[in-house]
Amino acid sequence: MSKMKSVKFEHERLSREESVIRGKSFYELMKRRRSIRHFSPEKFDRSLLELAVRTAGTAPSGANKQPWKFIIVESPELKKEIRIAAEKEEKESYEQRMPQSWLDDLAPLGTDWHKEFLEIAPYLIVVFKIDYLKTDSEIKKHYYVNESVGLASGLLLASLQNMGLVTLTHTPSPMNFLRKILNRPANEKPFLLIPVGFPAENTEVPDIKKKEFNEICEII
Ligand code: IYR
Repeated sequence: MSKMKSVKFEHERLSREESVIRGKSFYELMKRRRSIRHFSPEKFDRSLLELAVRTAGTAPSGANKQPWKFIIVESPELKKEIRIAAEKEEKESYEQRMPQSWLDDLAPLGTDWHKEFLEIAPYLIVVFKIDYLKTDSEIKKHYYVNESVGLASGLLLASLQNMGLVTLTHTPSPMNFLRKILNRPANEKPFLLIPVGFPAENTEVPDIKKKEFNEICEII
């Protein structure tokens, strides 16, 4: 295959002061992001979600294959179907599948198999990963799919946070039911289920702390 044509890279060089200001303000913004489990049913302009998905779509990916698909679910009927299917799996998980050590780790977060938020949040974004593409004659495998879709999902959450919306990164397990309910092709695998909206009034969140800088970074 021939080499792709190249274009000039437009780079905006910032002053040190500007970099520090931007870095701090982005950190302050992201520090306020929390996983929210109690949503208000309040709707909002759907074009905000389009902006978030466009932002996610700028993520780097293995060989630029962009192995992701974002399905925005607004239909109350589909949200209900998703809730019922998710709760069925989650009930089984909490009561049968998860080992006690896992349940102990989750206890401080106060989660259980009830997932009302799947119906209450005005939108669900279901992130699918695409492991391969199938043509008539061959299967083309994608590369670093989890890394790529993880990066895109991080940008999605950051963009939503930046627009003043709240999210939950939810992973009902197993979540293949999403492929069926949303009628996705066999090569699309559910990766994350992200309710998006505003928090319910007086929502509380667990008093958890992020690790200190020195715990997550070493300079050598
Ligand atoms: N998927 C379950 C359990 C769960 C697992 C982890 I790891 C969490 O950080 C939170 C929940 C649920 O959504 O309840």
